[in-house]
Amino acid sequence: MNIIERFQDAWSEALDRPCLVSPQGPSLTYSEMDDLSARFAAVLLGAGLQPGERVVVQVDKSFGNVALYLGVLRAGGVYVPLNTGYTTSEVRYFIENADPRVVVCRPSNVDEVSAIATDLGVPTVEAPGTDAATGLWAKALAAAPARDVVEREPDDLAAIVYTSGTTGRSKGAMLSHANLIDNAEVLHKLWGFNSDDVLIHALPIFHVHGLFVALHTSMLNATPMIFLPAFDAELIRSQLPKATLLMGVPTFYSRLGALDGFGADDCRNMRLFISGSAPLTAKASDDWTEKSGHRVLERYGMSEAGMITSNPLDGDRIAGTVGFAVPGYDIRVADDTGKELPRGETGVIEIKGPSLFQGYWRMPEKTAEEFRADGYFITGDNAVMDETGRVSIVGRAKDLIISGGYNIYPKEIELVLDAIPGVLETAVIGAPHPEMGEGVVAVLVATGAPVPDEQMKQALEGSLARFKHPRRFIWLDALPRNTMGKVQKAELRKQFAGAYSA
Ligand code: MLC
Ligand code: AMP
Repeated sequence: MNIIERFQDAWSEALDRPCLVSPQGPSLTYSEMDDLSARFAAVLLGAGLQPGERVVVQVDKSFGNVALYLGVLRAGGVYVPLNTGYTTSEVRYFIENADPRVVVCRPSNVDEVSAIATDLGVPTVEAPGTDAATGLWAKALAAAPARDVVEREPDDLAAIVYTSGTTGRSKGAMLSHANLIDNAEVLHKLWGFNSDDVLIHALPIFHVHGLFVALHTSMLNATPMIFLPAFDAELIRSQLPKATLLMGVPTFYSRLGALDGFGADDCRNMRLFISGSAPLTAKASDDWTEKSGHRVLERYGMSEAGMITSNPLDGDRIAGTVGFAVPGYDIRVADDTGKELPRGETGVIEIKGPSLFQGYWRMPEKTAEEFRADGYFITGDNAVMDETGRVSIVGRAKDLIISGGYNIYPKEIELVLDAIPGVLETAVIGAPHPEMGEGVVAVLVATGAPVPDEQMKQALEGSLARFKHPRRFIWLDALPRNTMGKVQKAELRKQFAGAYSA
């Protein structure tokens, strides 16, 4: 089944309900969303999109771009979202790797992206237009809606979500219609969506948290979403009394809680605050409870798998834990051979279930490396499971920094830093950051005199999205290495743990 048909079933009794609501007033009903997505589907089909072909999309958050997402799926295409922070040189890699039929970019990038597309032989580039009279939106509004939903089999791909790899090259996690439907249905039930719910949607729509978890669970319930273009603590506070649900990364909660006079009264109509994508410390969770009067429900997931564990809606939500396997997922904490460890011991969490992805796009060897022979996927997250099955994430086996909910792979940054004249070698690490959880720190060795910070920053411009840029540069005479010659990052993390402390 195409997931669009699943949504249409859910909307059939609620077509007049608002789907997306702007705090300034305008809204789009579920019926209008269905119609608009059919118009985008018509434009894509008119561009020759065949079932299973990719549509790479790097666009801002808007009502129209949600309809575009649904339109791609409706037309049988595979949606490939890109972080709006990616630079043109990063985008080139994704376009080349995804091999799309259509690329949709922001109007401001259309010349650069068109040049890449021509170079790589991509037939169509579209941009939303600077107003409703131009560009892709205008085409969609003028098109006759493609009402028929293109049929898809459960294992057919719906989306490819890029996640960076330890080698520095991003891998596209392939997600099928069945993967997305299963996780949406499970979470919708687990978190008790009901007909009075209203969600505040303040996450980006290019990662699984904002795109799948928030949109899909709400859409399965025809829940109205107060749709904010980006995170803005004061704006969220002003919308809280109209809402019952908020999904966010830990930074959302620390910033909201820090607002002057913020408290339980702001949250009086709220039913549930959900946190994920990055660790929420027990202290941050307790601080939020004290301020808001609500216990955050923390859950754990990843692009390859959707949501894997969740604290319970009813029952103890224990700070510092991510709860239990969601229905359908089998999870184990294993040693480095895949053997399950006794409860209470730390190992890597391995998972198997119906939302688990179909492998990495055109990278069978990488896919094989991350699966056990018995079908379990190796997440790379270190965890402990207690006797009751409750999981705590205690670190990462993979070399990954999570800053404000964005994943940053050190290797990718090290490759760029290593190429800067005057840099001999580098090690990129994460250090505790008061707002973002972790911040990126570059530890470097110079060929001669250290390169001034300003020069380092300039050299990074254009190569890496700004959220990946190190904001601290630390120069050493040599990197600490073990007897095998491997850089001891744990040592560096300990030594420079204070890099971002006030
Ligand atoms: C923005 N900046 C960041 C950053 N976000 N730097 C490091 N880490 C981040 N997360 C930088 C920008 O490059 C810019 O730098 C400056 O901060 C201001 O930009 P901004 O856009 O005004 O940022 P801000 O509003 O402060 O954004 C912070 C944030 C945002 C936390 C609200 O990053 C956010 O919405 N994060 C959510 C990420 C997310 O959805 N993750 C889900 C992944 S899915 P300069 O130098 O240009 O000024 C996943 C699976 C799962 O993990 O389990 O859900
Ligand atoms: P992504 O690849 O962007 O989907 O990010 C997935 C990664 O985010 C996971 O492998 C974890 O490392 C991390 N993550 C997600 N949720 C949590 C959580 N609640 N606590 C700790 N880490 C998390």
